[in-house]
Amino acid sequence: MSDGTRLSIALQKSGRLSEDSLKLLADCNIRVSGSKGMLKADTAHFPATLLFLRDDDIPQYVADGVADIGIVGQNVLLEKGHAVTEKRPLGFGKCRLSLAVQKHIDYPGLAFFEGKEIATSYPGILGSYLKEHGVQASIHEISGSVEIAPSIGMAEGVFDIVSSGSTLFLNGLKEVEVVMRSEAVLVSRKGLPAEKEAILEKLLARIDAVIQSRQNKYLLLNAPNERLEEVIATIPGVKSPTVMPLAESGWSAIHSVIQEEDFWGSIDRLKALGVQGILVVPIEKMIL
Ligand code: PRT
Ligand code: ZN
Repeated sequence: MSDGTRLSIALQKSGRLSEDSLKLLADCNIRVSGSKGMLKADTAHFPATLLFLRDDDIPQYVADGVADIGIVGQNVLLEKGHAVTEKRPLGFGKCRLSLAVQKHIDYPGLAFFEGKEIATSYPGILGSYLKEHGVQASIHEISGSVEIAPSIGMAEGVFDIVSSGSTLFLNGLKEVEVVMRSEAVLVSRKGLPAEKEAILEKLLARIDAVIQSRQNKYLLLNAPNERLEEVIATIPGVKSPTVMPLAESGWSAIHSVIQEEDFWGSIDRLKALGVQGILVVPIEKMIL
């Protein structure tokens, strides 16, 4: 790597992805020194420069090579349609893009929207979806506060981001079709020079370790020896669990790693097998 080569990383300046993006980089030991409000900052201990932008601009900046990589929602990426490479889903900024109508409507299915107006900030994604399903509706593009459109008579439906659903509810709307699910992703420009590709590979290895550790927990428990095989089959861990005899005969201590996803299901199975003293500990980093 030649001196001075830095990977430029486009992040949302201020919004829903900002804190989680910076936290992910910080967990990778990539931090900016400097004050808030900067638009560009070099990172200490890692050859990168952070660029702080509006999320809508990130796909284009990366596609044009102004930034080498970026963190952005899949919804924005798909809407903008720029040619970038999706490298990793990042597990935060999760939401869905949905069609919604007024609560009192007896919704008959997608045919409801035939000949109607739909308000949205995502005309591209909505247009493709309607076309794919053979529905002719007119799309009313607005840049914000989409949810008020039906109550002011601007449209019969809305197409917008939903996460808890409370914004729809507060505006007298109900979700009727989930069109896509989205989360933040790391994207890279095409044709990254080899020196930068090498920096990106290092970053991705760190990100993978951080994401793995977030998705897994370290588990310690005591199991009766006669149920050992079933316990091990329930929590196989990374390679296989550590099994150590307890001072009390007939019992063993087991250490393993368990995935967040099937955590409660596994705990229920373990309890049914008679295990005791379950301890669950967060994992700082996980390198496989
Ligand atoms: O200023 P800039 O252009 O950078 O930011 P922005 O205002 O365009 O985007 P921002 O910060 O609101 O969102 C950035 C990204 O976060 C989005 O592109 C999504 O990928 C993701 N994300 C995750 C969300 C939400 N959850 C979300 N709930 N983006 C927006 N919302 C809004 C939604 O528009 C609606 O108004 O929150 C409301 C719905 O939330 P619930 O919980 O009431 O359903
Ligand atoms: Zn935006």
